[in-house]
Amino acid sequence: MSPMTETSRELGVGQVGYAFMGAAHSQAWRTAPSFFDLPLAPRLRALCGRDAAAAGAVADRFGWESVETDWRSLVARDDIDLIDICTPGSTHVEIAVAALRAGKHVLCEKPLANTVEEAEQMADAAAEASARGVYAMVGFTYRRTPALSLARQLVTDGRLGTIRHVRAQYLQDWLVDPDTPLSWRLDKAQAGSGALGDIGAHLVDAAHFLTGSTISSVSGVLQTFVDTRPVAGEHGTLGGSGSADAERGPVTVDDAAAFTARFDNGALGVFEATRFATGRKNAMRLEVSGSDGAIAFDFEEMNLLQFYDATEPAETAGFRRIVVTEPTHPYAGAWWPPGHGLGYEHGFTHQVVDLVRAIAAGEQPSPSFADGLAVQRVLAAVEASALDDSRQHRVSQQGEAP
Ligand code: SOE
Repeated sequence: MSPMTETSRELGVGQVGYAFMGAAHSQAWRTAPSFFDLPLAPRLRALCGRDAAAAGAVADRFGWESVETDWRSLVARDDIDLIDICTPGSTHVEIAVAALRAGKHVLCEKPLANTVEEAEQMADAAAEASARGVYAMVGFTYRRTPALSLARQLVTDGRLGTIRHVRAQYLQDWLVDPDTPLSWRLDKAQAGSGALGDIGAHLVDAAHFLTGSTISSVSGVLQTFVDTRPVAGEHGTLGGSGSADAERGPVTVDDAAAFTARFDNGALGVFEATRFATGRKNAMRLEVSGSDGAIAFDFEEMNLLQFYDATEPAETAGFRRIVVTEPTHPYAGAWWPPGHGLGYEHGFTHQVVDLVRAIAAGEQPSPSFADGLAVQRVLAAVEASALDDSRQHRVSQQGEAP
């Protein structure tokens, strides 16, 4: 791709996918220039989807200039500088590698891929492309929640001291109903894994981001509670109960994952990711305990960060509730006055802002595909651990030797 010239201050975007993530990314491309000063103006050139009518309806809603039905057409277009991948994990490696080789920047939804091998191919292609001034980012948006960005600052400023623990849960309950229909997220061939890769990946990335350390070993279990579900309707939508006598198909991924982790810096982690936490809708919770302090975060109260300063006198020490909406807080100053709050979509807008700024500056955006590969390695280690029955020690029963 030719270096950005003063005249070409636009960034032509082509997006593959128009469902939930497609909508979240589309709103981010449209909203970012309205609230942040960007060195390049995103131009919503084309939305790509195999169903031209469905993609066209979403394109009209978000102001995409054209519709394509084959991602290869996006990659071939000279008016497109960046490919945004919002499709199931099984499609990521082919699209990302082709786009990078064609000189297009890439933003790819998480998890990076469905296997370590695919993630390695993507990371290698991204490393080669960066030498040509072509950059890639993986879409772990929770890092860009102001509260978690503030938490990272507290850690890097030493306010927590030596990190000892990461306590991480991602709790959803959209599959508790056994008649919720099948979707691509429940098919290993498309999704790679279930709760582990879909929402557990967020926990692993957030833990790496907050601690600045990498998970080096894990021991885990995976569980599928409901192993067949009604076959979804024509458009395979999530949610709502399929009729009880509908044809049922196999669930080929985990419904829940739990694992312990050791970090390079000596910290200990406990992780849980499940779609069966009845009553919890999108409770991504992180607590980091250090020698001098601690932070606690729950995405269901995403504008708040709990902070404990262990250096305070015992008489006044306690977790305090920081409302992370001050102009001096990460990203918050671009939006509303203090206390008005942000939502789920803002992490996607912040992602676009940081990506566009990095591209214009000729710098590697974060998280990189190498960061995404590091997450993929952890996911694969948890799967390997879960498959190794020798890792599970049966509790002795009455009369049995322990
Ligand atoms: C799962 O339901 C999901 O949509 C994830 O795929 C997203 O990454 C997360 O942001 C919200 O929950």
